Amino acid sequence: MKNSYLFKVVLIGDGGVGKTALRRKFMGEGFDSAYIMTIGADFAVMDIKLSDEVQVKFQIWDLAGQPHFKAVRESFYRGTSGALLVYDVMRRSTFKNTVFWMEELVKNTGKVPVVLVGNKIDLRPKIDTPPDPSRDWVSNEEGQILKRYLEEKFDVPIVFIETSAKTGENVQPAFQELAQLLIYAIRKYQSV
Ligand code: G3D
Ligand code: MG
Repeated sequence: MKNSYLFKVVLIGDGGVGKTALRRKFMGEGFDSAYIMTIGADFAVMDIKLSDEVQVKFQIWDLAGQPHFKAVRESFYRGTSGALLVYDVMRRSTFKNTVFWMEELVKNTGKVPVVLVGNKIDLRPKIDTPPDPSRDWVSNEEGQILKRYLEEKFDVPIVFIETSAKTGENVQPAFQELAQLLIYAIRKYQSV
């Protein structure tokens, strides 16, 4: 193995969107995880092999509750290299709140790469013709528009992907995209 990297990444987004389910699906059964009581976060480590040359070790932090103490949130974010920002495609409020999560992330970590994840696509209706503005669910197009909006507003690289933690669809790719973004950020930095 030529290159091996260690990154701390955080899972953020409203309660109930599927952060823990995504992490569990990604890691399978046999993983090391620990609960850090003082900040109410789960902490787990996972290796990703991007190629024969590149191995990435993720320290994944997942806020168990949503504690609102500033000090707690600061320790949760400290040293973070990137984030998976998750919303629930069946709940528009969680989609709208992504902007607040981005604000908190950028305030605490500076500009780090983000994978924007629309989760629970197994529950979404397949047909949307014509689009109904009163519906609560969020389409793939709307997710792509949000991605471009957040990218411009916060000036950070964002990849958008839709997943189902239930069926496992796109769960591995979501974490792999983040690994790619982080490697890319490092290489760009090293080359200047
Ligand atoms: P959180 O960690 O973001 O708070 P959880 O969210 O991972 O605890 O998930 C909240 C609920 O949504 C859980 O249901 C979980 O099983 C469900 N869920 C998560 N991801 C998906 C998905 O992709 N599809 C479907 N259908 N359900 C999902 P319960 O009933 O256990 O509370
Ligand atoms: Mg959780």
